[in-house]
Amino acid sequence: MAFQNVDRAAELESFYTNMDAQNLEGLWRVAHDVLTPEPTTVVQPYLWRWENVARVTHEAGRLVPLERGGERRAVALVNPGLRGKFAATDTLYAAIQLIRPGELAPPHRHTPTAIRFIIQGEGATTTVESEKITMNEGDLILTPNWTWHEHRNEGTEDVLWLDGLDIPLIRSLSSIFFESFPEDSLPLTTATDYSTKAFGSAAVKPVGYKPAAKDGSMLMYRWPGVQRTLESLRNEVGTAHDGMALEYINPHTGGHTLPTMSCWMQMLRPDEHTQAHRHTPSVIYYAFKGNGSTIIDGLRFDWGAGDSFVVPPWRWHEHVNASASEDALLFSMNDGPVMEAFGLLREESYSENGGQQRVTGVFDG
Ligand code: GTQ
Repeated sequence: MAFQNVDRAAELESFYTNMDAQNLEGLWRVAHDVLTPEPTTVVQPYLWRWENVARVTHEAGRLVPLERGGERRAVALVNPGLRGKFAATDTLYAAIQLIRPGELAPPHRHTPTAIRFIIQGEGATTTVESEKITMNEGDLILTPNWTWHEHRNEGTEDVLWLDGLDIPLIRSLSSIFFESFPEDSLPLTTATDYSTKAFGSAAVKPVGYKPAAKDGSMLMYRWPGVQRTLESLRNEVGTAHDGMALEYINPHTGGHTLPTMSCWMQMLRPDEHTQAHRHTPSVIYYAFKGNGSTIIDGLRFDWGAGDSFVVPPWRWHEHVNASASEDALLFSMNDGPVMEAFGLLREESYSENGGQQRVTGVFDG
C-alpha cells in the first residue's frame, strides 16, 4: 500500500510538471486563490501629502519640457502595491498635472477617459473636441473616451490640476488606442464655454443640443454651482457613510458622470464623523478644503487640503472632519459605474462598535 502511495505521488508530480509544460493548470490546485470568499487586492490604502507631490510637480516644471511624445507634465500617484503598473487602484490612475504660462499640452485623443479637477491657478483652458473651456479652481472638466483635447496656459501663473483616468482598467482590457492630432492645435468651431452657457444654471438645455462627446457625457461642472448646492443642503440629513455627498451627474441621462467613472464632492460638516462601510468600488480622494481623517481598516489617515488618498475595494472606511468650525470637502472618483454595469456593486455597513471602527494605528507615510 505504502509503495503504491509513493508511486502515485511521483506520478502526480510528473503529471503536474507535464501539465505546466503544456501551459495547463488544474483548477483544484488554485481554486482557493482564485475563488476567494471576498475580494482580495494588492492595492494598499495610501496617502500622498500635498507638500511632497507639489514639490515634485514644480521640480518637473523646472526640469521637464512639455512636448509631443511625453504629451503631459503629469506626476502620477503610484500605489505602493502596484509599483510598475502606473496605477493608484486596480482600475484608476491619478496624477497632478502642471502647465506653465505660455505652454500648450498638445492635442491628442485616447480611449482612456479623463477627468480634471482644478486645484490652483488661473488662465488655463482645456479644449475638448471644438470647445475651449476655461479652468478655475474647483471646476471639474471631462474628456470622455476618444475625444480630442489639448490644454493651454494663457495666463501668467502656473496652473495645477488633478487628473483622473481609467488607464489601468482600459489597459487590463487591452483596449488602449492613442492618436496625436495632426495639427498643432484644435480648430475652435464651438463658442468658448458653450457647455457652461448651456448647462450653467437650471435644469434646462438648448433645444437640439447634441453632446460633443460620443458617449454622451457632459464636458464641465463649475465649482460655484456645486458649492451653492452643498450650501443649500447643509442642514439636511445627508448620507450615513459619506456626509453630504453629491455625485456629478450626466445631465443628458441623469446617470453617472462617465461610463467608467463617477465623481463626487462630499461635505463633512464641522465635527461630522460618518459610519463605516465597505464597498466593491475603489476610490481616489482629493482633499479640497479643510482637515480631517479617514479611517481605513483601523488605520487613521489624517489629511489636509491638497492631500490625496486611496480607499481600496472592500475595505472598511469612515470619514471624520477634525474641525468644530470649518467644513471639510473631499473630491473623489470611483469605478462604481463599471461595478454597477456588471452586477458587481456591493456595499456593507459596519455593525460593530456602534458602526465606527476602533483606531489601531496612524498612517505615517
Ligand atoms: O491631459 O490628456 O495624466 O493623456 C495622463 C494622460 C493626462 C491628458 C494624464 C493624458 C492626460
